[in-house]
Amino acid sequence: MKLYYTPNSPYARICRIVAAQAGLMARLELVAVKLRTTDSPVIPLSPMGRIPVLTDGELVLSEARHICAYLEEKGDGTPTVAPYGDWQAVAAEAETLAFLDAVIVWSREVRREADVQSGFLKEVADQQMRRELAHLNGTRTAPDGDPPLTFEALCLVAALGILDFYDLMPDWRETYPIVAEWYARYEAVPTVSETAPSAAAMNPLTR
Ligand SMILES: N[C@@H](CCC(=O)N[C@@H](CS)C(=O)NCC(=O)O)C(=O)O
Repeated sequence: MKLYYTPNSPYARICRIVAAQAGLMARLELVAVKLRTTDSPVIPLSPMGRIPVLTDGELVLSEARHICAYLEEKGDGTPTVAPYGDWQAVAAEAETLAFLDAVIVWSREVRREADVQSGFLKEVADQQMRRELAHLNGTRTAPDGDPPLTFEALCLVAALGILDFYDLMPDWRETYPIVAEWYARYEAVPTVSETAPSAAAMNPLTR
């Protein structure tokens, strides 16, 4: 199996964490790629040129959630994605994935040249993030023991990683302390800390 990724992609990060936790790293080749280049090795596999992409024989699988479900099946079977039927779990997963998607939209905006950034879009994004963080702060509790590395939790972990990396909301830990406490438990997990976005691994999305 091969996983095409960029080092700072939060979607790929979730897949890398799930693969490692499922004990699959010996069977998984990680292929780092650049985005938005016509010679990207991902384009012949998937015309959109997006990552993460997982290949296994003839199979070319995109979308982090699908990849995690596949890795779960191939690995040690530790539950990762919410099964259809457990609709509360599916709903919770949809919410943290939406949060991650929104954080990514925001992070892309602030990486554009300052004079073309939309103040309106950033304001809307900030309000959206704060609504979700306030909701999470009122409903989460820090896990006892080893935190569960579900897709639902990892979407939130990956989103908060991006929030920190681009310093999008400097006050979030003080303003949403229960979320901060919850996140600290995850930051202590080796596969989470080892995959955190870093400037050294920077692979600019805009060129
Ligand atoms: N919904 C997709 C999102 C994947 C995604 O947005 N990947 C970004 C990198 S973080 C990408 O490949 N973007 C291509 C581009 O910007 O050209 C998933 O869950 O995997």
